[in-house]
Amino acid sequence: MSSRNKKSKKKEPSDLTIYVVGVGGGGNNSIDRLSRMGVYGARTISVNTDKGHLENKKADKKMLIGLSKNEGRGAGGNPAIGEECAEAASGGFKKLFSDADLVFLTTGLGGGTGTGAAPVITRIARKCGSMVIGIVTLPFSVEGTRKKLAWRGVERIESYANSTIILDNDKLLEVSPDMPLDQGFGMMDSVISNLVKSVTETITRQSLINLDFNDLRSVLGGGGYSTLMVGEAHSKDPKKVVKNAEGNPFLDADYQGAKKALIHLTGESKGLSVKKMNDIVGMVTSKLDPDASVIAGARIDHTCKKKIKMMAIVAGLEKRSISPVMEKEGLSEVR
Ligand SMILES: Nc1nc2c(ncn2[C@@H]2O[C@H](COP(=O)(O)OP(=O)(O)OP(=O)(O)O)[C@@H](O)[C@H]2O)c(=O)[nH]1
Ligand SMILES: [Mg+2]
Repeated sequence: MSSRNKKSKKKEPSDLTIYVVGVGGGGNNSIDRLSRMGVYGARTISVNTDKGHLENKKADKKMLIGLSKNEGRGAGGNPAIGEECAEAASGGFKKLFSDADLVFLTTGLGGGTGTGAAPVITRIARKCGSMVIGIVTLPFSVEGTRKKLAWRGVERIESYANSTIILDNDKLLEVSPDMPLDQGFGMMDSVISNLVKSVTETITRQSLINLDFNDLRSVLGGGGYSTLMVGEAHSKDPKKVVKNAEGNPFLDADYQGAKKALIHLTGESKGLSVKKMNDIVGMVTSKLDPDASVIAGARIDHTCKKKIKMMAIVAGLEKRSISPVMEKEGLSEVR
């Protein structure tokens, strides 16, 4: 790894340079939501080939790419165009990431810009010495052939990123089958922004139990696929927090093979006792590989109103644990 990554090991949390980058329409919508919520200690960046969409979204910095190729009209569902536009803007990305320690890169896979440009941007950020965590959504099956394209994007991003967190839109429909698409996208935007905010602020702000950058690196630094479990329940019932999270997975994967996890809890100070935290962490850990290494962080949030909220990044999933899904999507045909 580069000297910058070694250097960041010694940095104070407040000195870390963290970027949250959204690529393409879906990615920009997630960034818009996160920018409106506010995230302490990180800068939000929106990247798109679509000028009109980009102009209407909130972000600390906006980067229109490929203007000379497509006149700001988007990549029209073609990842090759998205890729070309990102390559043409590589100088801008190198400059942007020259001081980066940690980059969250989020995109809705299946269209042209996100699927084509996100792998290029991931590669450049890594080359600049930053840790990169990809957070990608797979399209709803009703979106047709986009799902195959998306899986190809996942593989390309995974080949460069430190970790790739996969969230499958279809899993939302299993929980709420009649959910309209736009509501589903909105829910994913909210999941993504909460994930980035929780992880970033547990590093950059004083928390009940802090995570530091090295904790993050030890769970998410080693490459591979990850996914998320999110659940909440009344603070009297920690078991239900885990049960609800188990009933709310974001990917069909074999969690028992997961080698690592990062568990983040939020609750009111009265409701979040050490015992409850231990119980929750123990319950999640028991679902993973017996040798899994698990790191937990916790933050007090008085707006939680008697609830405990859990977010667990289940990491180090082996490819074979998600490969039945890949096969179902016909990925082997398109390689
Ligand atoms: N989370 C989220 N996902 C979205 C949203 N809109 C679309 N998506 C998903 O993202 C995928 C890609 O769509 P876009 O982001 O619009 O595509 P793009 O990357 O901008 O690509 P082009 O428009 O072809 O240049 C879609 O197939 C959806 O599954 C959104 O508002 N939020
Ligand atoms: Mg678009």
